[in-house]
Amino acid sequence: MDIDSQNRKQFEQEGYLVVRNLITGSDLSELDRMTDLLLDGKLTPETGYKGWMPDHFYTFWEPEMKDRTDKPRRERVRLMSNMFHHHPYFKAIGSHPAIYQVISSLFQSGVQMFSDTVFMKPARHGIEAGLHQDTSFWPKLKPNAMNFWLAIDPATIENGCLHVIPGSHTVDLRHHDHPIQGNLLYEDEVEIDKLISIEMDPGDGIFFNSGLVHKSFPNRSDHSRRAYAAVYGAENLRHLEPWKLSTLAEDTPDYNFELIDPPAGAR
Ligand SMILES: O=C(O)CCC(=O)C(=O)O
Repeated sequence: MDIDSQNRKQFEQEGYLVVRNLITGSDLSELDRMTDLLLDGKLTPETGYKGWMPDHFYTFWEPEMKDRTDKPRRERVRLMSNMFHHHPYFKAIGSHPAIYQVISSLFQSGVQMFSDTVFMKPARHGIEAGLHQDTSFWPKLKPNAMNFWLAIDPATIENGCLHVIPGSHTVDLRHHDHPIQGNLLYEDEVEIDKLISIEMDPGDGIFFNSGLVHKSFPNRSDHSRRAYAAVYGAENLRHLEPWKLSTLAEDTPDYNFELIDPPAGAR
């Protein structure tokens, strides 16, 4: 999609931009297939990163589901992350031309990638992701990083689609520690009645400033809700504070932003 000044204005003022039908056809079916293989534990890392490699990427489990091996693996997973350093498919999807084009137009620069995540919300027992700003997970950057979130299944109010507070991206708000999620916003920091739902069809994507307050509710439906997400930075991104991550375990390598190759003809 060509980004025009109206789209850029919306992104700057509201902190997000929804692009319908961003990934389509065989690219979407391949993402669907690879996501299931990943969730089922059937993909293993193919490339090392700074001398280190997790067995099955990073897997975070739904509460009390890790050892419930009577259930299929994919129904026990909450999220899996940091695949793109370790697997060529995830490197390729993260730098898909349709995604790259929107991000480079919004940043008006080349693009760096920091992380990728498959967010699973299993039918009936997928729990909520509470209100947060992703900027709370890493030290200050200028400009702010950009989040991308793509529906692989229909994302509805019933199955826990993303909710955002438009315009909430300009101020860093106070968070507290949370045992499952890491960081959670104090609710009195925000005007909760301004929260809106972003329902999506498979292949629709949302790009949002990492400071945008967002959440997703539990899955109350009979269908699981899968999403592919990634975090990007502008080519000229500056770290205003020493880089230290709070999301991953101590023994992990120092993940950081890395320039990705522009697709042919993109620049
Ligand atoms: O997919 C979800 O349920 C949560 C997504 C989220 O919190 C994020 O993209 O930062």
